[in-house]
Amino acid sequence: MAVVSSQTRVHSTYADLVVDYLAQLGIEWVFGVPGGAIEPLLDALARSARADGPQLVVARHESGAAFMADGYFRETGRMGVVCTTTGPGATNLITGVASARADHVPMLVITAQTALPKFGKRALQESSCTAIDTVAMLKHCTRFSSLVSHVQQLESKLISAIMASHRSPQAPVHLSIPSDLLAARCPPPHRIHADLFSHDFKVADDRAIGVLCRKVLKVDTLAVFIDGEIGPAARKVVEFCELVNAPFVVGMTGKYWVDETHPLYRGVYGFAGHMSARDVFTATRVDLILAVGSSLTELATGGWDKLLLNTRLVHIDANAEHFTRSPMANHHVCSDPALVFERLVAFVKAQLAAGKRWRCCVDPETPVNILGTRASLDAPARCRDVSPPLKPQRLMAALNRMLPPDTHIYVDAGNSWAWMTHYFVNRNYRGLVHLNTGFGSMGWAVGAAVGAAKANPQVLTLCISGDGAYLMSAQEISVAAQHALPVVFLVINDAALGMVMHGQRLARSEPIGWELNRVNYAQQAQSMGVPGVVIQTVEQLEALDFDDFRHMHGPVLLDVRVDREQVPPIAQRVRDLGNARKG
Ligand SMILES: Cc1ncc(C[n+]2csc(CCOP(=O)(O)OP(=O)(O)O)c2C)c(N)n1
Repeated sequence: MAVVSSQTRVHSTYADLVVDYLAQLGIEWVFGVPGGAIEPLLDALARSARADGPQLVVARHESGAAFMADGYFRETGRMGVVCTTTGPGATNLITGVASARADHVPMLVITAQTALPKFGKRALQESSCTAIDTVAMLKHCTRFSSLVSHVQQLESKLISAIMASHRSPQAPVHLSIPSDLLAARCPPPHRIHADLFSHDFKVADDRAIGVLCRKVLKVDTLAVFIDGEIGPAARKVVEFCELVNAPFVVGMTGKYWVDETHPLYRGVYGFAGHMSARDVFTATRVDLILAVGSSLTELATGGWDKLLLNTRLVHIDANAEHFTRSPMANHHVCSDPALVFERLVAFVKAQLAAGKRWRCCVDPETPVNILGTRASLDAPARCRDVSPPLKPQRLMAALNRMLPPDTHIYVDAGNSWAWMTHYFVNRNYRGLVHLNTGFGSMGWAVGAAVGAAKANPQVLTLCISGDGAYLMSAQEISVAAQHALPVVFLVINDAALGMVMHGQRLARSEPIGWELNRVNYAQQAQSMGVPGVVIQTVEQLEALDFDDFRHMHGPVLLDVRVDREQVPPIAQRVRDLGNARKG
């Protein structure tokens, strides 16, 4: 365990102490918006910047700052840090923090609190427990939310918060620090064991893995469901699938960790998924289903569909809380999936050597589709359609070909989720495509892409948003311009809240509230110093060179006008919503 000394830095205030902890955790950027009460922390960040320590990135809105901190974590694996002033600074933050909570993103949220002597006196922006109580508000979307009411609490509460944030499943934590405490003079801090905060404890339950091996041995056919929390262990899972002839399907985030052109791949299960993925569990008889890397959310499981969640299921996950969604399973393995599949692979190899064989429960001769996978597509012909207006399916097919495989992609809530999930084919298997499927807040991708690009400006970052989602965070592209970040903001412009429009049509409800006015987002971007281009045809789209964008010093915005009449693959989601309402 590395022991890091913090004694080299000169500490003057408790705000410097907080920044020193961030430095020891390797955090380079803190996202936030200034304000009177948070000034002592900004002073410390200014001193830190001069000493090559953590620095401030100013967002245009506090929710944007939290989305940036979220993107920073996704890019670096290090906790996101966001700081705001008291009152409206803290309330503006809430959606971004809630989003981090729902998506298991570790984040340290520091809000300034009214100075202690002013509590209860109706100070400007007062946020104490007798006013607009920001500690209470943030309690409901963080794992730990606490007021520091004395300087001597600060260090221990900071340590408690950081450790709570890293505990599985990771989560945001909040400290509300009165401005007078931040500015108070502070003695030098102790040495800290920085690794302790973020140590990833890996556990393997030998007994449960042994039971799993015996179950695998007993059956003739297997199928595997892989979701987004699997990470790089997906490779071992696919190796297992190859050995036992098991088809695998994925959740809408799991797909970014596997090779979708693999012969055993049968598509996405759940939201915007492929019928071929459902067929694995319906048309054929599978003896045993393994679900791995999944908290079995509503979207991943198509509304907790019994096709997947039944007595043939074995749920493998490092986090026992996730088993609350799989009580019907015949077995649970609470262990790190990488360790489980290492052992399964070794076990299966030994059994193969002894003559055991498993049968494949899908047709191995299934032909590949137009995108090169064995997933069944809705409206495959649209992927080739060059007729105007531009079809979203055609846009996805073009992105499949045109994007450098190592593009880091952030996708906003709306039909962008559906188009990407159904038609985009991942080429890198490194989880470089991010969606906030836990909370689904429109506008998240814009901020997250900026935070990610700030963390890693060496790569090309692509943000895909519908026009409605983009309008919720459009101001944040000026941060990308200010910091010269290579981000392509691709706005899928259908002059509509398209998911709402199609959802209402598919559900046969009243058509209401979906129409947006036609906005020229390219011009809007230009007004913020960002080059903007309107794309209306396939020719204009295919003339783009994303490699060029990779080398530019700053963002660009593509205002892509699409055919809003194209029906996104969301029919099952609409059915789920309708069923839930009927109860
Ligand atoms: C902050 C927030 N408000 C409302 C919603 C509900 N919602 C989900 S998708 C959607 C429409 C998205 O429209 P747009 O961004 O234009 O994308 P499109 O579906 O047209 O591609 C709405 C209103 C949400 N997810 N988040």
